[in-house]
Amino acid sequence: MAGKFRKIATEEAFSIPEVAKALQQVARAPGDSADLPLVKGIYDAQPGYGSMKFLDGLLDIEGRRLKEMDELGVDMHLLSLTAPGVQMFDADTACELATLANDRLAEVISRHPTRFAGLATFAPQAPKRAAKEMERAIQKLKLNGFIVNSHTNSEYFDDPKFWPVLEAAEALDRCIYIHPRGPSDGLKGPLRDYGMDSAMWAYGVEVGTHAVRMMAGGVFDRFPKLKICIGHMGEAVHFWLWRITFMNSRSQAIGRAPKTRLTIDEYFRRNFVITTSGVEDPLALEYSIKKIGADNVLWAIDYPYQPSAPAVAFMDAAPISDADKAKVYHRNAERIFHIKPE
Ligand code: 1WB
Ligand code: MN
Repeated sequence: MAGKFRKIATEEAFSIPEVAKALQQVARAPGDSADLPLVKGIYDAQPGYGSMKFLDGLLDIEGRRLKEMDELGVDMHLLSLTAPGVQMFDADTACELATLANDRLAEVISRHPTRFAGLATFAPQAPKRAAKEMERAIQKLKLNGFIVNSHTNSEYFDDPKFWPVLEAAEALDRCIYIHPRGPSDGLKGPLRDYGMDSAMWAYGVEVGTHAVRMMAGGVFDRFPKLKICIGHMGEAVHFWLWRITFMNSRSQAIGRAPKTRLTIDEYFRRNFVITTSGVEDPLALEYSIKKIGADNVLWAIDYPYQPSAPAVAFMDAAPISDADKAKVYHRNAERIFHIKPE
């Protein structure tokens, strides 16, 4: 099985039956969240939403998934509780299910320590309790970092109410992976048609907005060592980096944005890494490496939402040096997510 490069896939989704059941209840309750079409499709197979056949892949970790990893020479999945995580539940339910999901994740990893690593989930609805669970997840469960699915009740991490979470991640020296979910209430309007509400377009808009809010809001002056990972080839934020930086400095000059110590360009390079999840475009990869450096780009599949074989073929064939490929395939993941090098 040993390939030329160790392959660590860094945005690989799973779920547990208890969370799936709670999401089925969400699917059956009235609501107007932009996540509902997907939640209905995946967890309740409600007519009109198409039956999205992802649930088996999410729940099965040690069977079909491991077999497929073997077949394709994928050494490791860095697992994360799939979107929307626990962020659609009330605070008590969310805290309880986050703890349960983290315990299960740690158990799976303990059975296959060379094949799985994991990002801990937490409930931003209850920031102080979340910070406690984050500590437990790293210190006791030895998980590798954190996953959050963008906004929580349409609020973003530049809001000081979430600072306990950011403080915990920085103090624990663990990266927070901001994965998409359906766009917030203020953002969702025109994104709801034509299937644009999820991975096709809205996911990137949602997480890109979150990342820019954090940088322009001055979050990284308060938490200079905080590391954030964003998937889907950086949700295109680094493609716009020059313009975002230019226009933010203008906004600062006329008093429409807070003065910050660094520029947006500097924050992005210092505080962010990106993954390739779901984007198998050699030109986008080449741009990313040239723009932010091969040390800041990590490989990911986006299992089970994206087929694994093409994601492997894409990276195997990528027109980059072997040294860079080793970084993208595994070295950066080892460094950012504290995974033991082989
Ligand atoms: C899809 C993609 C659905 C992702 C997801 O549900 C997530 C999809 C949480 O393609 O339908 C993803 O992570 O890219
Ligand atoms: Mn994903």
